[in-house]
Amino acid sequence: QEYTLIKIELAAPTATAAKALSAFDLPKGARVFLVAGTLRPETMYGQTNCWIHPDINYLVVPTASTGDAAAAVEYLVCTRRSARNMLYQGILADSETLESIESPARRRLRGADLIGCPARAPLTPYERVYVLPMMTIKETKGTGVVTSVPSDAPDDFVALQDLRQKAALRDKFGVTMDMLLDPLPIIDIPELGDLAAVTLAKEMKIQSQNDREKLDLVKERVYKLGFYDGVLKVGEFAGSRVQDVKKRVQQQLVDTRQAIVYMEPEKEWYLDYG
Ligand code: ZZB
Repeated sequence: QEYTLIKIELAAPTATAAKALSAFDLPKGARVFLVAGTLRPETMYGQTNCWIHPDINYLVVPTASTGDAAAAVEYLVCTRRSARNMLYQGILADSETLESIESPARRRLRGADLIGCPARAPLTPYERVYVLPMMTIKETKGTGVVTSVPSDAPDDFVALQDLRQKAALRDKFGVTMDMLLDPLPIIDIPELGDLAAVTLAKEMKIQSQNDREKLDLVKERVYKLGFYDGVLKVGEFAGSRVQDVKKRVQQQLVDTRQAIVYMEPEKEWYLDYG
């Protein structure tokens, strides 16, 4: 499975985040990116926030130096499991990454510590997106960081609705209403309109992010229709069909160093081989 990792740069850590990050002894001025695994790079025009799981322990690991002077070492926030995979794929610096992977007790960043941080994501017109909690993130998939495109991802729309409608949930995590940005119409699907996930989630009356059965039904439909019938409405490829430009958007993000290609192993092979 090939994922595109979208680099979402931490703009200004909150006091809590800054304190948690200090455990990693980053060099002064180090740039820190949350890396979100996505199968849909063409939807990055519609990002409204970045999701993390409050209870996952993340690592902050340095990218491999490429020898290119313009490409300084950067630091990526991701799960320990994905750090290990990225290390084997040559994305990360060897020894420092191994040290982080092997001493997780000393070096770890709880997802909850990042909530409320403003960040900068590529292609979206929102200058700032916020790091918000999502309870359905799986530690065993992608990087454990997810970017939110509520117009086209029902899980994202419903998780945002949960935060909008439940003051107790916001208070628990220190989320404020101004961090919840509106979905952006970016892809037109003839049979569903330009906010496909919003339309279907409402039609199916999905009540919460734990309504897995209905969410999976909607997700499958939006994936299929988006890919085969979707037409981009915004950006450089406006007017083009999703299936024709998906790869080109990915390539452009990678070429401009705003994304990284990452392969997800079929199986946790290192569990067998130690
Ligand atoms: C942006 C995006 C825009 C996504 C969209 C989907 C959609 P899947 O669909 O199950 O094969 N994701 C990535 N990592 C995780 C994780 N650790 N836990 C939970 N969700 C995760 O998985 C791929 C998608 O699930 C990814 O693509 C990501 O959300 C999320 F318009 O990124 B996507 C109809 C879906 N539309």
